[in-house]
Amino acid sequence: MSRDVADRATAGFRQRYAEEPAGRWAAPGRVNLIGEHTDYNDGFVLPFALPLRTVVAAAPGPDGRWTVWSELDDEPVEFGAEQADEPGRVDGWAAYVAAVVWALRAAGLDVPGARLAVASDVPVGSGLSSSAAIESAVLAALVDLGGLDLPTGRWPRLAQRAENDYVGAPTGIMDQSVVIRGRAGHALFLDCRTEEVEQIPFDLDAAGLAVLVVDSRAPHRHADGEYAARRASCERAAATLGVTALRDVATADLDAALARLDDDETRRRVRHVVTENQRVLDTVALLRAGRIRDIGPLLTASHASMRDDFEITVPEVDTAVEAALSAGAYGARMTGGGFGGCVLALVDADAADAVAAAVTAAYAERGFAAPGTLTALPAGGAGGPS
Ligand code: GAF
Repeated sequence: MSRDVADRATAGFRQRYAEEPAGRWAAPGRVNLIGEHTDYNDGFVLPFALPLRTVVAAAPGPDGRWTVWSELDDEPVEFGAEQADEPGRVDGWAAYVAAVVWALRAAGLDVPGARLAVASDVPVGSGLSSSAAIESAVLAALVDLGGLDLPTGRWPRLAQRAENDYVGAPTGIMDQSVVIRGRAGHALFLDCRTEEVEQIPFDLDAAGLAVLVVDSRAPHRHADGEYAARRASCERAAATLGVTALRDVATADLDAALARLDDDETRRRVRHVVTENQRVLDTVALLRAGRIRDIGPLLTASHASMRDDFEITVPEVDTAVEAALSAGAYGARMTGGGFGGCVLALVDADAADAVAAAVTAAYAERGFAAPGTLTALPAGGAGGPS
């Protein structure tokens, strides 16, 4: 765990509550290597956890009351069971905390009252899953503080339910899964229907490679409404095709399925999901064979599919992808839900700075605000206490 962020959580706790925390629990942000908008279609994803963490320092509090302070805000937020039990009653960043209390209580667990202090290195609003990180760190803290009988295998669904039903964001299971189950040096191959996982070795260092993450800094343009619209369109298409989810459309049957749909937009949405699932499987096969560089064209094809068929990219992310590829990246794509957020590029480790500089120059030429850049190695998932 990064010392600074853990220290900030502890210092915030001491300052707010004038006592020592019982412990600190942490959960990371994530990037998705490939497999976008496939999770809620019961499909495949291949994300990995980042070294950037959200840390929660916590201690037991009065029964039936929760107080939470975050470095995002001067004032702590306090709520009781009556607000936690009614989805939407707590809003803003504290909604993610109340949502976890709600989901635990809805699962019949006796959630302990608690005082919490949150610090985070996961940037908010950049598409690196700051919401799954805070949900998962709070979940880990409350489970431990209360000695709750909740095996970690159940954590991702519970955190997803918190986000879907309390916060009201209709997201899939990918982010919570990797934030909880990620492993250092590996990408997480997840079957979102069965929740089966395989840890796929992704040793960038040994291969002399790096994943460059570019924060497009694009303002989120109607991201929530557009995400929900894509999901609804996929579900309507599955109903028309008579399948449970688009995961059930095999690559070999794609043309026949498209012929049964009567509008072009839906056909493009379906084509993205079906081809993206196949790209995840192909990427996993290459990584299992140790051929990391060869996944580049699949990453770039995924981006083209998100741009042309699923229509979730924006000029800033397209510019970052094109500039990274022109500067020698093996492959590049937007990662996450879309309409802004981050781009990842697979590059030779010693070329990462030059590729980042090329993206920054392309942004300046187009008059976009300067992007943020970092290189990311796969890190471990949620943990604690420390
Ligand atoms: C967001 C969602 F939270 C995920 O569930 C997933 O659908 C992703 O967008 C797109 O792949 O991160």
